[in-house]
Amino acid sequence: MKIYFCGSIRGGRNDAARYKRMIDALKPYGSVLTEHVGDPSLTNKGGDGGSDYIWQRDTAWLRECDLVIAECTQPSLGVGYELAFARFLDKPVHIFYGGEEGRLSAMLAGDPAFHIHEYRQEETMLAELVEVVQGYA
Ligand code: 6IA
Repeated sequence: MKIYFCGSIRGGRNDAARYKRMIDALKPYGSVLTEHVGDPSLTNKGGDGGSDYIWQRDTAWLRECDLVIAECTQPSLGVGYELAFARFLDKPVHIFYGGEEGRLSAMLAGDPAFHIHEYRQEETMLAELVEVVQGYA
């Protein structure tokens, strides 16, 4: 199974360590195409050089993946773009969100195609994430 994991990069790296723990929980069930999203050395800084390459590679991965998992607590334009792109490719999309209730964009929260998982504790979220991925294994 090919899993596309989405998490904020230029939107801010506050939750990067959590992305890594989510990716580590997913790895036994398939190949996580976007493992770099959880790399703590990847910062939100950097020039625009390479954006065209990143877009080409990431959209190709979105086309070939079997499942999309996103952590959306930290808002990110790139993640929002990826989720809409995946949705119109009819990919299954699961969105995890640990913020205050009602703060997730209505464009995500209101889309019936998305599976939204709101959580309070990381531990319970990771257990739910494993249950989700096992359902596609
Ligand atoms: O708008 P954002 O940067 O927060 O968008 C994050 C999302 O877009 C992630 O889920 C990634 O899949 C994708 N993405 C954005 N930037 C990159 C990137 N390099 N490499 C791979 N995927 C990316 C950016 C490096 C740069 C900050 C120096």
